[in-house]
Amino acid sequence: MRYNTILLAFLALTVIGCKNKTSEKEDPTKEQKQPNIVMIYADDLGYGDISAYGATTIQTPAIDSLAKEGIAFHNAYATAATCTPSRYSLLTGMYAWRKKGNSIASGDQPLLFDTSKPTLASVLHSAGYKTGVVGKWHLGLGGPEGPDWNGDLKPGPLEIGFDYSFLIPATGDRVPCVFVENHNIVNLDPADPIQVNYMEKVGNWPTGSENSELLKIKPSQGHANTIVNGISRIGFMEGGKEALWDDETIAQELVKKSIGFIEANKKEPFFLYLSTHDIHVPRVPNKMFQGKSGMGPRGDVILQLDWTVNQIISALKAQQLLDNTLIIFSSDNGPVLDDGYHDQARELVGDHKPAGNLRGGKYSAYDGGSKIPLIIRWPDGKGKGTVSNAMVSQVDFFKSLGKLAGVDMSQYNAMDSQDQLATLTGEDTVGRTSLIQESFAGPLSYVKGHWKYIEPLDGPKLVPWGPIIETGFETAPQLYNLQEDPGEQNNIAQNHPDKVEDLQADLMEARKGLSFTMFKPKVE
Ligand code: NG6
Ligand code: CA
Repeated sequence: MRYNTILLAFLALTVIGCKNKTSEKEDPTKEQKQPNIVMIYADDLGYGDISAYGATTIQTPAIDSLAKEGIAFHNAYATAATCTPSRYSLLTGMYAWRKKGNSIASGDQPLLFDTSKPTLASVLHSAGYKTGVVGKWHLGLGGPEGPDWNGDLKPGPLEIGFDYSFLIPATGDRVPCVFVENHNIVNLDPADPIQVNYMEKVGNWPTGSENSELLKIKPSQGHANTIVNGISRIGFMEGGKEALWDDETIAQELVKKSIGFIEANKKEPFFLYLSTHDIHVPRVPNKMFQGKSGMGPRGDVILQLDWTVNQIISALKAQQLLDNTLIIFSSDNGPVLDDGYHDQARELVGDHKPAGNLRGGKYSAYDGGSKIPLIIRWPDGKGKGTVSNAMVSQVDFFKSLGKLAGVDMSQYNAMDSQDQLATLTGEDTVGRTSLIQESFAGPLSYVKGHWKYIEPLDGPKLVPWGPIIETGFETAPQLYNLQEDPGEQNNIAQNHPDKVEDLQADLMEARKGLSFTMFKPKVE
């Protein structure tokens, strides 16, 4: 009898316990300990390209709303002036130049990651997060043989910690022009297999160099290979007709998949890495934005990017997730006007300054190459409406966001990543004491406090393949005082030989142990 009573009581408690557990799980408004993280990573968006950072000829109200409700960082850097290395660092917590072959990836590049090593995605996954990547990848797919476009495209994001992926495999201007969902190309008809080649023409599809009469946007440099949707790309392809994306609706597709991921995972903590195609070339705005900026397609796709941000914020609001979601908005490298297509970016830019007061742009060793907008909106209103001048590098997201998720990050080496969570929340107003920037050809710049050193290099003064952008390469060492001279106009290396020596020594030390040389710096 007594035994039965105890058993009944135990069963009752178990049932109540289970019920509570279920209702806890089902209530999306219940405060989670770990916030969701949505990282919106724009492509080629410059420090001066949004109204929250001083642009006046273009308005970006949704992005600005994040700044009004969060913290706008004005001394934040991607690790590189091009896409692939910046993204590699963001996900691994390591500078990309430590590994050979990490510069701008080809469209048939094998996966650049060592799948046995942690990434931001795998770390967050280990902390119970559902992890998703939607948008531009540009970090390679497949094993050493490269991607098997008609088979399983792995290893890829799913093998380095993401639960879900929906990708532009490389860039919008590189073939194949198809989306890849998890391991497969979306809508690929097996009867119409895809062939891709970056060395020579495959198949019979027209190319920009042979059939320029078919082009709706003409290339200005390169981009003369296979024509898809009236736009010639880098690389050759044929087949997979049903799978080809529509350039005008890429932003819509990415928003749809992002919102789908958010809705499917609203009961768990989730990490969404939304890597937009905007504002990279080819710039093909949706009809909603065509001609709306007065600055041509480049301005129009900035408006489209702002629309994307608005859609994501609205979806989080609609799902009652805004109060438990950290939103990070940033860019992978600095701005460029003509990046290979005649899209009037240069002609219509007017007074707009894509890099703000910075020198150089995408590809450059100057700050215009990798100093980018970074806005963080905290769910609890931390730092609401403030500006931080603390020095921040995206390489620190690895350790800082891992810590935020409750992971003991001391178990991971990721030697370049620092726990800068207190800086990201606005409590620490100093941030890093130094950081390294990588320009397009590998040469490094080094910022320590307000000093910046650019190592000497005997290279071209302008980006050699066309964009009118200063590389920042000089045969003599360069030293700038970024506090007094953020536009890097006055090289004061000769007045401060001790400072130059000090920064040079730090950079040598950081590079110690590299088994290869990317380039030969000219040391006096
Ligand atoms: C360059 C392309 C440029 C862009 C860039 C990568 C030419 C002439 N230029 O080689 O258009 O695709 O690579 O940009 O082909 S990034 O933002 O992905 O790094
Ligand atoms: Ca880029």
